[in-house]
Amino acid sequence: MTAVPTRSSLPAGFRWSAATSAFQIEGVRGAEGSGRSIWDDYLEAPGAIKDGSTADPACDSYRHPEADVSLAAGLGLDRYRFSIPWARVQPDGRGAANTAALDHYSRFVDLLLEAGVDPFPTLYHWEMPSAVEAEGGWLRRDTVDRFADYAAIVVDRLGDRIAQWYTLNEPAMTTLQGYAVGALAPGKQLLFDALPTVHHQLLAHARAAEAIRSHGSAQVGLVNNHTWVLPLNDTAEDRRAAALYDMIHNRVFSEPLLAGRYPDLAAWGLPAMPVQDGDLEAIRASIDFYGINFYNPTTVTAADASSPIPFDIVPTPGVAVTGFGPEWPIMPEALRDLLIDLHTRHPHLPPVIIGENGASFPEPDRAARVEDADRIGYLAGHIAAVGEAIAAGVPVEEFTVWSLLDNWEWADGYTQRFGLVHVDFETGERTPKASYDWYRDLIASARSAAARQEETR
Ligand code: GBH
Repeated sequence: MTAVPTRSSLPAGFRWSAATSAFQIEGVRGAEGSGRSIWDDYLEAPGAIKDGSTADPACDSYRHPEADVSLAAGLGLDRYRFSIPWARVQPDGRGAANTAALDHYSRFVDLLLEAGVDPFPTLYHWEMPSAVEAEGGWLRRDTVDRFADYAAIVVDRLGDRIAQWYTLNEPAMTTLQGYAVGALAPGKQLLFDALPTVHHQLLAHARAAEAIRSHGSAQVGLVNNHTWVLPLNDTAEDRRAAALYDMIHNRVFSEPLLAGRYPDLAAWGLPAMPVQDGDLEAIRASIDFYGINFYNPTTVTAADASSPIPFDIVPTPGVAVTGFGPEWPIMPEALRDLLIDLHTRHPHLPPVIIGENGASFPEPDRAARVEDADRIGYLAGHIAAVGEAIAAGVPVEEFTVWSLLDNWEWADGYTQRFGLVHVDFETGERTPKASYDWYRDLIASARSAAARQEETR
């Protein structure tokens, strides 16, 4: 059994969570009056999804929500992070709500609360309604209003039971993978012309935050996926390539939220963001907590002069990798370094929530019991890194495992398993892995250590 190295450095009240997202687990796409999303469209393109799968039935969670709730409760989670799909709620991305979907999520929230797990919803985990995408999606400023309207509908129905909301999941992936290189939906390949989607997403988040706050006392944040960028060689060219990658992956998303400004895009020969009066003030005022998803560092080297983008992403030398291979190097200390660096640049950082961390490793499709020591090692290392960052003064309050369940890993289909729980995608059967028991025990012992500390004070 792997030791829990940093338990004692985690403060009393530190929260434990696990996450999923709707499209990756729910199945029954299109049912109960749901509209289509960009993922319904994207997965139909020949060759788009590695194993040709369609995310249906995935974990069949829409029809069996109790199964997931009891697994979340069995871990002793403080909270469960799940997402609500916009096109189920507003099939055309505008106009009247689909009551059947709202009823479903309302019941789901109640199930969690009855099981003693706080619901922590994400309003947008990459599922843009196709109808909104057809009008330009995140390239178009009007989408900001569409999203704020959608947020208001959901908050109106669920807001009496939700303490904190995530608006957007990983806007960087939407910009970079969705609109710049096309590796995720909507599959556009606009390279640097994708940059306006950064501003429209941040502004949509800010307008949704206003809607949420006008409704009650709930708090709001979004979750940025950050990476720790390392130059391959200690040369001026590679350091410059790393700085550019850091800017477009991390800082263009963090600085408007934390400092009310964009990095100097013109210094890189890039066009300015489509900022209008008042936008930056709204974005800066928009978060009560700062969500960070962290998976891996990124090593970067300068590209040849002929390349349309001036950097190449290369394997990180000397570290182990996940089931994705060299694309996903494992370096827990990168999470510590990233948190400390962010806090140094933004000393008035709001409370930080680690919104996702986890890894896939090769595992059988059918299994009675998965002994996933590699996943336990990955998570223990990253929790230790969070403990070190807290000891250095970074205000991290919560850690979330991606994922509660094996699920449909976007363009990788069912080929990558991230769960604490094994899912047989043919039978729907759920079997906790060794990492599930480990995380449950870690949560219990962290809690009793915190309680003992309180008593001796
Ligand atoms: C998250 O995205 C998503 O929120 C979630 O839906 C998903 O299932 C989960 O992670 C696991 O993938 O870009 O060169 O650094 C994570 C985004 C993109 C992070 C790929 C790691 C590795 C290659 N990930 N990235 S690189």
